[in-house]
Amino acid sequence: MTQFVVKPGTKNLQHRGEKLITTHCCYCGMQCGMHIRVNEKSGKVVGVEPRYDWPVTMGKMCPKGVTAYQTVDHEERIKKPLIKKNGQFVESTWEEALDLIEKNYKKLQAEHGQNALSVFGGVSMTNEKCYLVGKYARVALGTRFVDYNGRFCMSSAAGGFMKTLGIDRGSTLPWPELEHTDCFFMAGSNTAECHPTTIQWLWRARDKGAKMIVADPRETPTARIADVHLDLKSGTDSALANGIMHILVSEGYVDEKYVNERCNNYEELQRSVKEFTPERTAQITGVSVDKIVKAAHIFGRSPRSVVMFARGVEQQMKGVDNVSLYTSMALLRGQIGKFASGVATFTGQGNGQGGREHGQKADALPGYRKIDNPEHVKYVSSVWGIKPEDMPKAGVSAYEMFDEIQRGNIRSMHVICSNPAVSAPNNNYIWDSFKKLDFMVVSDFFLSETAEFADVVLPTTTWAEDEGTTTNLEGRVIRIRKVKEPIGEAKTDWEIMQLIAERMGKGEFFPYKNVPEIYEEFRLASKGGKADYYGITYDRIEKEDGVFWPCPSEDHPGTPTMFRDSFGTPDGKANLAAVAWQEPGEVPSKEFPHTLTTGRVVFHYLSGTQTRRTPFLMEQCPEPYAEMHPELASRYALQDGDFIHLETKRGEMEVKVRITKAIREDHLFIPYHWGKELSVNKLTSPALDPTSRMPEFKVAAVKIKKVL
Ligand SMILES: Nc1nc2c(c(=O)[nH]1)N[C@H]1C(S)=C(S)[C@@H](COP(=O)(O)OP(=O)(O)OC[C@H]3O[C@@H](n4cnc5c(=O)[nH]c(N)nc54)[C@H](O)[C@@H]3O)O[C@H]1N2
Ligand SMILES: Nc1nc2c(c(=O)[nH]1)N[C@H]1C(S)=C(S)[C@@H](COP(=O)(O)OP(=O)(O)OC[C@H]3O[C@@H](n4cnc5c(=O)[nH]c(N)nc54)[C@H](O)[C@@H]3O)O[C@H]1N2
Ligand code: SF4
Ligand SMILES: [Mo]
Repeated sequence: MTQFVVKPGTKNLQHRGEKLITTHCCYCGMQCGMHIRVNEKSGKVVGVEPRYDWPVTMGKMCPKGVTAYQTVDHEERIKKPLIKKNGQFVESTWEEALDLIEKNYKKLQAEHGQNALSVFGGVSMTNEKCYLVGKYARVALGTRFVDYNGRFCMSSAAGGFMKTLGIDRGSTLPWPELEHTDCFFMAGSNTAECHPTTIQWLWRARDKGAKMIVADPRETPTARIADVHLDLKSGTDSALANGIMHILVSEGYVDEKYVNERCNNYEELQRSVKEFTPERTAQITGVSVDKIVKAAHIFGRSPRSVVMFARGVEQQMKGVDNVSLYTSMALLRGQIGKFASGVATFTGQGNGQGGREHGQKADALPGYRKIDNPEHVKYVSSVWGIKPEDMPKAGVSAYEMFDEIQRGNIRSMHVICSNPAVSAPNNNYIWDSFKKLDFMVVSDFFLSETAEFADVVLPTTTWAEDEGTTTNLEGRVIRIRKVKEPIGEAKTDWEIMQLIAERMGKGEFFPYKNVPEIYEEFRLASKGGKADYYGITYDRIEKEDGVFWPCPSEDHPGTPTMFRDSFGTPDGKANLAAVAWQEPGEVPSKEFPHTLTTGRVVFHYLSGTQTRRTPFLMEQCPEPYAEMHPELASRYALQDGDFIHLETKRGEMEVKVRITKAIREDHLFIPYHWGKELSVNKLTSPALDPTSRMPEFKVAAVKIKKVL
């Protein structure tokens, strides 16, 4: 039976014959508060109501959120395990599917060693599940090869924050404080389309006089409302940030007291920004001197400012440097650790924050511990009940797992909650790698493009069919509630991992009867780590509208504002970044004369598996297109709606042209929410950031021709 759960204090919400269940949207890191409407008789999800009393989003939702419920009982849901026989999927029983997995996993490990198996996870899952993915890989399968889709998402933000601030929490301040900010410096974030429910806070602040600066090669709906739009070339953020800091330093906008007391490396930074005069910065970035100076003055003169960024600056070969530099801008102004000011990256996926902290990453263990630290291994082993020497070593990053497949080291992959056949860079290589696997398993609730490559597809539950917690983009831990019973024979991801663990003879390490039991183990596993959830209980989340980590004990209030007195580094000081300018991995050449960048539209989510199955969203945006400036279009004699053929060093595709002045003349932009021949990731570059191993989704050199 489903439960009737409405947040206490919420009135007049019950419909005739319907239950309302309070939860959060399954899509982006905003995690908008909502009530799901369920028909009491049929148990089916029939609609949604925004939750007006949710303090972060206050009744606002976007087109994806209001239609998300339509995927829950969707006719294309996978209802039984599928096994590929003679190239065709055939419905099977769980028994048969698990037999096949057990047989293949054991055989491959006997022939090629423990590390022949691998797991590719995702962060659209709850904390409880994300935590279990790491444990499943290392304890149930005993392999070192585990990584996840957050590598393509938050890894550069994580790397940059670790370097500068010592702790990676996406936002140093709670969202409702944004209203009291004087200046937003937003780089590579299309907030209006990708985190739409944040915009209300920006408007409120602007009603009080706040200014907005946006750095983006496109005039997005976010850039359109800015006071200054820094229309930089993709891949030049480090020059831009250095250029802004050059003006802060040379014109006396640095908070010297804060920097002296709380930061390291100020002298190095002063030296490294010296060469970034407005003229040189303009020359590298393509932004006018006037705009650079104006932006620096607005930012430098604002008493309270927030530097915000997202994948535009992070999905670059220098993503970690970019994050460190933009964070340093906030530090120079003495903004981090104070009211209504600070630094924030827009966490992408629903649980992009929590999911990156608890051990899905190749080198990480729960609580943001490190797998190469013997003390950390000892602690987590004790919680898991294994011997520390049985803990596998660090694996490799998401894209590099495909290199391991190509080398014949990884022979099998279990993809849980990701669709890399669409979302990983250099698609042709990814597809070829999947074909090379001896055996492939996918857990999903739809037959994604990745699932089509699998030998076995295991039907999982959606966000509405299980409970747990997620951590939103502020760092606030919140409750996801079970809305209805699973469809068909679908099982939760945790049950699936548990069943496979049993088959691998490791069932005793996965004894859970329900989600709260996993949560109890999880919060203990995080205890004492940088991301400490120990003090956060389901009861507290309920009573307090979520609790911010770190929260080391039940009587600790949680930490809405980070770094009030000290940073997470060993000496408690922030490390300013002194970083020289370096070109992106690929620059336009004679053969590939233009820059291609990629990203999102408001109507679709990531690889599109869910939103392409939602009729309203498909009506609004049925297919990909290439945004192109009229100047560039005229050079190729292109009209709006014509088709172009694009080619990079890695692949080619054809796509419709959308002519718009809202993009730099030398750039093209294609959204990436479609698969197969419509996937822009056939073109994207796998140049990896040296620290975060983030691929350069945002910059590729491309040639184009008109399709006649
Ligand atoms: N509608 C929608 N919302 C989403 C998602 C979705 O798929 N659809 N996905 C969620 C997830 S997982 C994520 S990670 C976030 C992503 O959120 P965002 O990062 O805001 O989204 P993107 O469109 O990838 O990129 C943002 C902007 O970066 C710009 N850009 C490109 N190259 C550069 C550059 O070199 N420098 C700078 N400064 N800017 C550049 C692009 O023009 C684009 O407008 O959104 C989340 N929300
Ligand atoms: N060119 C280009 N490529 C990009 C990006 C870009 O900006 N440009 N951005 C990158 C970014 S930031 C991200 S986050 C990635 C994301 O890319 P993906 O990791 O591919 O993300 P999704 O499309 O959400 O895929 C999730 C899959 O899991 C399923 N799923 C959803 N919830 C659950 C669940 O609870 N359990 C299970 N088992 N399955 C579930 C969905 O049906 C879907 O098939 O794409 C990256 N790729
Ligand atoms: S903003 Fe994000 S969380 Fe909110 S409704 Fe839209 S997709 Fe869902
Ligand atoms: Mo993401």
